[in-house]
Amino acid sequence: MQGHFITFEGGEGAGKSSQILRLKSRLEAKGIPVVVTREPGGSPGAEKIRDILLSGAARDLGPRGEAMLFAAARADHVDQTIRPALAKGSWVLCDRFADSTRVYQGEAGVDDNYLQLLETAAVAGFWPELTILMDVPPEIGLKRVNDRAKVSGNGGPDRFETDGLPIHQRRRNLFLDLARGEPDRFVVIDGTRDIEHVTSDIWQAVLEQFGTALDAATGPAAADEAFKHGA
Ligand code: T5A
Repeated sequence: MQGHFITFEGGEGAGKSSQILRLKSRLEAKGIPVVVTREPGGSPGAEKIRDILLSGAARDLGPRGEAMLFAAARADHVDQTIRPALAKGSWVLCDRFADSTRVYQGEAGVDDNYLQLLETAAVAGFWPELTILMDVPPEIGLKRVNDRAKVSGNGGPDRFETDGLPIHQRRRNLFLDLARGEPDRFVVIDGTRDIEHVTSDIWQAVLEQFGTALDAATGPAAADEAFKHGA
């Protein structure tokens, strides 16, 4: 049985990673195998490219060169991790995917034709069935990221977090434009709500998209009851 592919998108600190883990728990409580992965990264080769990109070591290549590295990482990630997991029947929850390149590298000035060529080379029409766009004003997302860094003491901001507020605002608008252009694939979630509310909104979106597949997993009532009791 083929699994399902869901991506999470949004700006820095929008809450993607937190919500992916919550959705994973909920799906696993229904007996569904889940693979959590991320971009850039998600396969041994792509994780090496992630280090290069997020450290800023590739900045000298310019936005086109960075876009090429994101595409190379994505091609490997799809081949090595995502397609095999789906073929085994796992649901794949991916923190960022090709929409992030459209937004981040598009905002940086890489033209649409070039991005389209890279996208075709990297994913060849392979797209998620559902994309959850976590929408948060960048001031809020960046504050969350800064607060987290202070608490954890783990390093400073990465290559893309250091960009100025107007850039983050343009990225937010570009994500919302993508969502408006593909309403069947995207669901926009208000990421400013408290974590429990956001989790609930995402679950509703998943139920709407995959209700039949979820019912087939273990039966809706029993599994939801098991989740409430922490199973
Ligand atoms: N990039 C990526 C490109 O330029 N092009 C591409 O093609 C791709 C794929 C990746 C960077 O690369 C760029 C985009 C990125 O800049 P990353 O480290 O993976 O870098 O960064 P992010 O994906 O932005 O991950 P973050 O961890 O910064 O953000 P998340 O995952 O959205 O947020 P999360 O869940 O870690 O939460 C952040 C903090 O907020 C709290 C959490 O507890 C945490 O402390 N939080 C909330 N607080 C209050 N209310 C809520 N509802 C909250 N939800 C979470």
